[in-house]
This record gives sequence, structure tokens and C-alpha cells, in this order.
Amino acid sequence: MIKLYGVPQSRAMRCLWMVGETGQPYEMIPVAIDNGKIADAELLRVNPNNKMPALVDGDVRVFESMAINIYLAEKYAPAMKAASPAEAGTIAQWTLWVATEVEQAVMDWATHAVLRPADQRDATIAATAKAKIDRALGILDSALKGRDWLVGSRFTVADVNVASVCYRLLVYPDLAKFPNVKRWFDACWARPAAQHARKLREG
Ligand SMILES: N[C@@H](CCC(=O)N[C@@H](CS)C(=O)NCC(=O)O)C(=O)O
Repeated sequence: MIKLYGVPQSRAMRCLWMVGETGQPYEMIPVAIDNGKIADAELLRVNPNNKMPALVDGDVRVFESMAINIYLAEKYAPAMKAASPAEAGTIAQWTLWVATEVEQAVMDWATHAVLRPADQRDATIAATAKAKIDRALGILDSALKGRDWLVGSRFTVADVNVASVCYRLLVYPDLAKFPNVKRWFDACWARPAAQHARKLREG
């Protein structure tokens, strides 16, 4: 059975969503945390970075949340994987884009506009992050003009990857300024597997 190491309150939620899309049975293995730090010999054997998520599927071991999702699509969700070299390029494009150009800004904005108590927030970090997010959302909005999904005309792993990294933007006040993104984001998060992953995370 697929083993997914991590807790839903971490980036493992992205893979919980994707494994739910495959319909495959899986086991979620919570990692041991000591004094706020991961202290889990089993996780370390699977992921030498000592970070979650990590995945074991028979002889296959994968770390990096986006790579885990691509593996799951390749192996278990044929309709969600690339159907051509062009689609493979576009799936990689959006996946790498969200991980390298967007993720940190989303984390910074969430930390300094939502998560920390008001007296521990840095307004400059929040504003800088918001400017980057607005720019990214503009790019995404143009890409989604006249289309339902990021790649081809069906829901793919690219949609899971981009929407799940943007999880914190579910409470982004300016999302409605990007109507194509809003329509797409709502459709992504309405999927049963996404709802289930959210429920596991949020309780
Ligand atoms: N790029 C990695 C990042 C993984 C990551 O940083 N995971 C966090 C939890 S969300 C973690 O395990 N942190 C523990 C640590 O850094 O010690 C991925 O997307 O899987």
C-alpha cells in the first residue's frame, strides 16, 4: 500500500489531495516531532532531507511534494498526467513556477497577514509578498482566460500542484480581482479529494 509520511497540517496536505484523486488506498504515517523538530528515524530513511512529505510505494521512494504528486499521477491517474511532450512541459512549467516563484510569497503573506498575532506581524514583509502574489495571480488569470484548467481541457496534476501550494490564498481578500483564477480556484477546491484533505487538515 502507498505510505505517505507527514501530517495534514504540513505540505503533506498537497499529496493527501493528490492521493485522494487517484482513489488508491493509502496509509498516512504521522512523523514524530520533538520540541518542534522532526525526530523520526523512519522518515529520515525515506527522505534524507528530514522533511515531510515523503512517499513509499513498494520499491519506490519519492520526496518533494510536487514530485510525489507527479509520480502519483503517472502511476495511478492517467487522465491527470501529461498526454504528450507538450503537456509534460506545461505541467512542469506550472509546477516549477508555483514552487519557485510563488510559494515563498504565499507563506510570507500568510505568516504576516493572517497567522501571526497582530503585534508579531511585519507589515513590510506582508506588503512585499502581496505585490508578488498579485503579479503571479495576474499571470495565472491571463493563462486561465477562456479555459477551465491549466493544461489541456481536463483537470490535471498541474491544477492540484498550483492550487494546493496556494492553499493559504483561500482567504486572500483580493482573489475576486482575478475572476478567472477565482473560478478555477473554487473549482479545484470543490473537488471531493480537496475537501477531504482540507477536512483532515482543519478538523
Ligand atoms: N520543498 C519541500 C519542502 C518540505 C518542507 O519544508 N516540509 C516541512 C513541513 S511543511 C518540514 O518538513 N519541515 C521540517 C524542517 O524543516 O525541519 C516539499 O515541497 O516537499
